[in-house]
Amino acid sequence: MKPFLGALLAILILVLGLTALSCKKKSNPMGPGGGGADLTISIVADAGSGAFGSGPDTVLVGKTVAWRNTRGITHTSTANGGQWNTGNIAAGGTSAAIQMNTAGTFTYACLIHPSMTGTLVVKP
Ligand SMILES: [Cu+2]
Repeated sequence: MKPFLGALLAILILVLGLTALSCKKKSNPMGPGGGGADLTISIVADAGSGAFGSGPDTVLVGKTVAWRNTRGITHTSTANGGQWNTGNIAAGGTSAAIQMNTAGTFTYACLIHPSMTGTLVVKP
């Protein structure tokens, strides 16, 4: 009986350990600190043309961009031409990385505060 209980305990510890490991791998890519985007643009103001940093920012086609909200209220990054929309980025949060597949110069704004504007240049 005792060896059986010992084996059972060992299996239980193993399962718990594996569960802890697999949980670590699922760390939220949208959490603070960024999801490993090629370019992370900081939202630094709640209004105006400098809201998304000093810009315009530049990336190559195929690269990914995320927006990090350093402000105290929720913002979005939404392309005026509909190319992307991060959805709401909470205070202190970072959006998902968005792949830029089309070259061009894109103006964008915050859906909640339309006076917040930025420009992203995607180079071929
Ligand atoms: Cu906003």
